[in-house]
Amino acid sequence: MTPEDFVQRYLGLYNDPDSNPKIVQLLAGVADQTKDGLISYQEFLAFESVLCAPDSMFIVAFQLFDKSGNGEVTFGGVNFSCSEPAWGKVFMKQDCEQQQS
Ligand SMILES: [Ca+2]
Repeated sequence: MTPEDFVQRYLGLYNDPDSNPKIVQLLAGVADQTKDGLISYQEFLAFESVLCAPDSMFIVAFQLFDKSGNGEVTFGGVNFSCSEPAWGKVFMKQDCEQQQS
């Protein structure tokens, strides 16, 4: 499964024609544990099982910043993700949505 298949077609996120492809790839990296750019059936099943865990939000956030897929989050990985200009829009949108509720 491609990042677009997973994020845009399955999750229904960022499917506007002008969506930033970097955001789609970064989000798909949560499920792509081998970081090869594709989500295998096994990776998809593993992602689905993560969502059933009580602490799934923490696991997903960790996987988002685990850039190499080796089970470690480094300052460089977090710094790289947060410095990505496209992420600014994601975090800003989340902040705005949380303030409205
Ligand atoms: Ca993969």
